[in-house]
Amino acid sequence: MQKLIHRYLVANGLIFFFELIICLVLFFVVDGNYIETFQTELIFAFTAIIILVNLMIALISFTKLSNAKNKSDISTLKVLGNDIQAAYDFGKIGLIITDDNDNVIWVNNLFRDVEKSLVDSEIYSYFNGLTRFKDGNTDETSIEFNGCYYLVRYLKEANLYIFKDVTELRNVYDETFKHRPSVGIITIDNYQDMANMLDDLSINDNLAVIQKVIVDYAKKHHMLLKKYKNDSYIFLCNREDYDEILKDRFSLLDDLKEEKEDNDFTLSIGIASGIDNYNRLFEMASKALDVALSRGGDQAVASTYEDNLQFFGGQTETKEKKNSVQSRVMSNSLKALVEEAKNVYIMGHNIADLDAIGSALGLYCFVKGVAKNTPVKIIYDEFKLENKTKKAFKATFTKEQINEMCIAPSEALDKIEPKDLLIVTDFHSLETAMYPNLIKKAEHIAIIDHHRRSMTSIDNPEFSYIEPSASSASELVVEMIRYASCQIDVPEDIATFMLAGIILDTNYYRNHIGAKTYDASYILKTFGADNNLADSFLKVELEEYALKNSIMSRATYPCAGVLLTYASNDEIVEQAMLARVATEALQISGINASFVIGRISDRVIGLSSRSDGSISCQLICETFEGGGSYTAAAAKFKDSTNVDIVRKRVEEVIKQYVNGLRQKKIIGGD
Ligand SMILES: [Mn+2]
Repeated sequence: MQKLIHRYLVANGLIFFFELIICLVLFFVVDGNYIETFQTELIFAFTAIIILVNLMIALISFTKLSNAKNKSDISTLKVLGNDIQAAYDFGKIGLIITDDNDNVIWVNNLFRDVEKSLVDSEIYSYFNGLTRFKDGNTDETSIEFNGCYYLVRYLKEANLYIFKDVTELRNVYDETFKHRPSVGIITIDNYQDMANMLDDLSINDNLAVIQKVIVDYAKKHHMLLKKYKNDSYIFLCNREDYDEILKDRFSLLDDLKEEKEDNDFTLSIGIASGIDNYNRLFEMASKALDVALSRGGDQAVASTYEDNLQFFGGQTETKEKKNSVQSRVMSNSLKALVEEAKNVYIMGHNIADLDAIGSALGLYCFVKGVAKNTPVKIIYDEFKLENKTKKAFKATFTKEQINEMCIAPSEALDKIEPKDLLIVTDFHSLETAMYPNLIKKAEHIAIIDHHRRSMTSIDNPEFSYIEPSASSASELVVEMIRYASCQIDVPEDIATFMLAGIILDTNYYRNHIGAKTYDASYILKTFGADNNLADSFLKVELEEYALKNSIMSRATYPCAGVLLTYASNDEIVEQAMLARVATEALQISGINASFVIGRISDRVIGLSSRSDGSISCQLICETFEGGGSYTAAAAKFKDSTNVDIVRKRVEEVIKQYVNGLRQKKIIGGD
């Protein structure tokens, strides 16, 4: 092109130069007579002709130039000719042109297999993913078609879709993803207890069975398995196997039970994946294992990086597995924390019941006993106590005693300092606290609880004694008092409160009891606890009796053995009342689980559930972001303001859960 322009410029210049020479010859070479012969007009005419000729030449040159330009554009096509298709093929580029109605009018070779059917049909009927272009927010997307992956660019003005085949790239990515590392830890839950109880021979027999089950499972899932403690194994596998293990829902747990029906051993597993750092993965797996253990063991917890924890198993009721050593260790570590603290505050959960207050009072004695000079206060707000507990508390203690032992939440919030210790009891998640702001402000926190660990545990406690096999927080506190390294006194009235806490949470020694529960009750009796008084704390009044009857009159039975009932939509009922109805419904013969729904405030609807151990209340309540233990759990519905709607939602989840169980033949499947 440059050359052409150059050539035409030179030609034009030459012609102009010759014309000048002719003019000069006319002026100088021809003599004076000659000039006279030619009139001035003639000279003018001649000059005009020269200019005209020049203009014409310029015009011709310009036309030729623009023709030449066109020619060079065509020639790019001409040069590549048929080869352009080869270039597109090599780059795996596909082109599709549509008309204004999105019907395909032309396709290049990349889609030659489907070309015939593609042409004339609507593009979206083949490439559903391309509908994303419709709203005009994007001009690039990825789609899958005929087993290949394409990156697609849409040129709207031209109705042109450009496809880039990225299948190989995608395959490399998938392959890399499949090989990302996963780390897991398997531990035998009750190894220490069993080791104490069984002789060496039978313990080895048992271990051999367990080891075989674990090794077989490891082989099946291509794991590298290594025993690293008497009761623990560590394993490595890749992401593909990790996903497979999750899909299989850790059948290892069931395998072990099938292998040996009288087996008292259960396993807990923590597993982690999602990042390429083995050190972090091990940390994540350890934390997941801790959660599995604190929820009672016999379950697996999977921790995928930047995702929620996933729970598997936990279908059996927690076996009592704490021993006196554990209580002693816990007692000593809490003592150490108390001794270091400047002040100690004790707080129960919101709408505190007899167990929350009873255990708080017990902890009050514990702190007084281990650190005589450390000021200690129970957080107390009578509006945040359950009705009966409030009555019992006010009837038992004088105003002076209450002022001596307790502090208002707002005052505690003002006073609490970095060196103070906050002990929370009978709960472990921030939302259920009587006063969450205090937890946020406290720098040293100790947790004592008997509920299965929920997703939202308080962050970074310095001490955490969450023991789901205990009946109540009061039981845990009695044990810590009993095994404390120094003598601790518990006054009669406080012992009575703690006993009432145990009676409430075990529903008169019917649920969730172990040998330790009777032990704890016995110790409280030696401190002078009064059963009759404790009993009277729990007595139902007439009004309540009527309300309870009206709730029970609405009972429905969504599945065999499951009772679901509710208070009327316009009646406000205490959450504790719902719990009581649920507990009592369980006494009806043939009922394995009960669910009670009612409005607990203007904007909140509550669900309380109890079971005899054949159905997990916790799993069902967790569906609604609630929690609790296997046999007792609760949830709150803030988004739903109608009892009826909530009832239908709960019914649906119960049915799904029970059907799931039936398939597993745990209940009613025979
Ligand atoms: Mn409790």
